[in-house]
Amino acid sequence: MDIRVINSLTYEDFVNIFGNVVEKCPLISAAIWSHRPFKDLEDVETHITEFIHSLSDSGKEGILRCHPDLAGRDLQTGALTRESQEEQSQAGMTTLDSREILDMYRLNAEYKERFGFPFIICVRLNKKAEILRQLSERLKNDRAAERERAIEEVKKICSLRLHSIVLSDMQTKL
Ligand code: 2AL
Repeated sequence: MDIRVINSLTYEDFVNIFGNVVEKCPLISAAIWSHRPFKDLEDVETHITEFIHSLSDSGKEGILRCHPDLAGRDLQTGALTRESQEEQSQAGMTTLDSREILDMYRLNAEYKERFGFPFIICVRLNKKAEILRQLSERLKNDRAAERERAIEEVKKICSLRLHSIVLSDMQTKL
């Protein structure tokens, strides 16, 4: 899908296609649609980033709270979005041993109790051991620093999802 095709999408199609690049936040793609025409995919990403940065602290935390826990209840019950399911499976979250599951549950609960939002990391860029290490490490941050850190991870997840959509569309046309 090249940028001319993206720029010609109705807002309904744009939100259907790009609505989950930020997990469960279709409002963001609905909002940035009005900035068409985009120069390229990076420009789409820049508008998403600017939208997120324009939010208040509670707005940013709202975005974080739309994310599922890693290896959490939504994964166990099959309730994850397609994108999150693929990412968590690829990162080995579906094949944790019992020790890793216990560590993940305990640390996720401690993290949520401390910050009031779930631990978020771009799992496609991290292996299982690194995810657990960062979860322990980031628990030491203060809330403002951790909010910004988590938003940086949301932006990485968003970037990879955007590129996957465009790439998989091009592959289906080959
Ligand atoms: C996720 C997710 O669903 N995909 C990803 O990369 N990270 N969730 C999370 N809590 O970090």
